[in-house]
Amino acid sequence: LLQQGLKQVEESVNLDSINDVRVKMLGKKGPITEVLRGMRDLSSEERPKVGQFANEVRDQLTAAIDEQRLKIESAKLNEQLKKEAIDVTLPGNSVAQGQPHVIQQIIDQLVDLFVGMGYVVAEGGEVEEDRYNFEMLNLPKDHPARDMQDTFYVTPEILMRTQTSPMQARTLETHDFSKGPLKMVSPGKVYRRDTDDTTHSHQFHQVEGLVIGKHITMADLKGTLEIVAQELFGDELEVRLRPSYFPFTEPSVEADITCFNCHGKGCSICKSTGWIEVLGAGMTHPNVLKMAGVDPEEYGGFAFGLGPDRFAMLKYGVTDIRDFYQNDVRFLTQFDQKG
Ligand code: FA5
Repeated sequence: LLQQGLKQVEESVNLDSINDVRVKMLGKKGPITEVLRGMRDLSSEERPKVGQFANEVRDQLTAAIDEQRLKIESAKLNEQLKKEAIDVTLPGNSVAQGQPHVIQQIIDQLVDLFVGMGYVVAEGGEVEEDRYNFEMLNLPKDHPARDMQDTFYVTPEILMRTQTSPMQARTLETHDFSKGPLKMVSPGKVYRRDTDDTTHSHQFHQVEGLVIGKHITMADLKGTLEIVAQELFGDELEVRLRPSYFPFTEPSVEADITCFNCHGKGCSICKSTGWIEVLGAGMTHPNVLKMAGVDPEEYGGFAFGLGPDRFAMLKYGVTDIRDFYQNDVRFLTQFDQKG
């Protein structure tokens, strides 16, 4: 019986058949249970011998069944592992990733530069009050210089900001000068009713800067603008400051950079001047300080507003500002920072 059982165990190749053998040999209706049940008919001398023998056969068969089951289970697991094996050396499918827009890259680079020089970043809203966009910047309602920036009005008092300069008035109003000078930089989108052409867009970007404290001079402004030009262009392009006019600065300047296209010779992009205007700046007008509640006798400083769109054109030789806003992926992926 034992030999027969062991043979059947050995021949079992899957979990079902090994289970059948177990039921057949060791189950309630199996031969071993039958022998044990028939013991009551045996004499008292035979009973222990038969009992011991039946138990030994049962134990051996149970052990053999367990062993065989383990063997079958591990063979099954090995087969499954082999089937599901992953070749980690196979190259993966690359996923197309986005990237910051080229103008955002320039803005990030500039903001990082200023943060490194101790400026705080203050972002304002694109829908602004006339009061902050113009009046508090020394531009009352009837001021002729309002024509310099043709404006999209939402209501007579609310407009799409034409410049990031309102952030000058807003930060001046809230800054606590007992804690030290104000050094802020404010990047963002601005809007003007400009006719779109190669260097003008009706929606573009500016990065505003404002430094107000004690003993700040025009030399500080010039040094700061030179650091900006150096950061973006190294020594490749020349910077020139030109006297200019803004109602909120006195004196005022505009900075031009050598035209990247004709290198100062004159072409259609720079309108034959050889230079491209990239920013406006100047020493903060006392009226702007007064209107924000800051004493111009005690405090003074400089402000600038630069155009990252134009910087991006200069840096990458882009001849039409409108290309930045067409969202043509073939154009935009040229400026992929990841290379
Ligand atoms: C201003 O907007 C002033 N708020 C700048 C300023 C700030 C002066 C602080 C003094 C103190 P302006 O209109 O020149 O100035 O514009 C500043 C820069 O924005 C320009 O030098 C140019 O780089 C950019 N810019 C102006 N108009 C456009 C346009 N339509 N498209 C693209 N860039 C423009």
